[in-house]
Amino acid sequence: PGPQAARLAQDFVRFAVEAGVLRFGEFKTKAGRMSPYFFNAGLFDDGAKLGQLAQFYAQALLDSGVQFDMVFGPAYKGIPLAAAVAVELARRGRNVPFAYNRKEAKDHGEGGQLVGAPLAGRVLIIDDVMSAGTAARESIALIRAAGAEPHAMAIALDRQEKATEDGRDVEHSAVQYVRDVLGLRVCAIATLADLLQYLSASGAGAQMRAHRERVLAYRQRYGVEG
Ligand code: OMP
Repeated sequence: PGPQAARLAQDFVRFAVEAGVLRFGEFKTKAGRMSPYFFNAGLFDDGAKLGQLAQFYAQALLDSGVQFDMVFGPAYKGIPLAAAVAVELARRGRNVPFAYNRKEAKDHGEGGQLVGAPLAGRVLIIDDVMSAGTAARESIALIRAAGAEPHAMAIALDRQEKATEDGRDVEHSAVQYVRDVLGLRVCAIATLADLLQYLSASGAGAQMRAHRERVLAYRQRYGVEG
């Protein structure tokens, strides 16, 4: 990452910690790991925070140069994220179509599982965190089934940890899988490496340094190379 992306990542980690979205303690992840940190995007829970979050996504996307023709928000958590990012992109002069899916198909009214613009061209999926990559695979299948191209994925945080397959740890992360095997461009506002950088920055107090020790131990056990 260039200096611009690195600065944006540090600003983002600070914002997430101050908003209480990124917390330290003991948390169980979806994969059943005991993690010393957790990023809960549902806690960007007012208009101002959601607006700021969207600015971070938009900036990271524009800096990365990733191409896309429309944005897609996977249900549920990706929907407000993708909506907010679409609004922010339009505000910056990049108005693109927006769509999302329902978890359950409706059998009346407009019907179907997809809402919004028809899926077409290079689709950018917007989600919160990638750990094992389950959610990513579902979105990719859905976009392909609609005849469009799952082209890129924007996430707030790449935890850079081993994915699991059939309950076992594998050597690559979900982001690496999506990038190297599925061939999508992945744009993360921040990564575990950025979080560690934040925790070791000179301004961080003793408490942050204690968190850093635990996050380092976690990375030792479950982490992958960037
Ligand atoms: P995958 O769909 O397996 O990649 O896991 C991503 C999901 O894990 C997120 O959508 C959350 O439900 C959850 N999660 C977080 O939101 N934040 C974290 O820091 C860690 C996780 C997690 O459980 O791994």
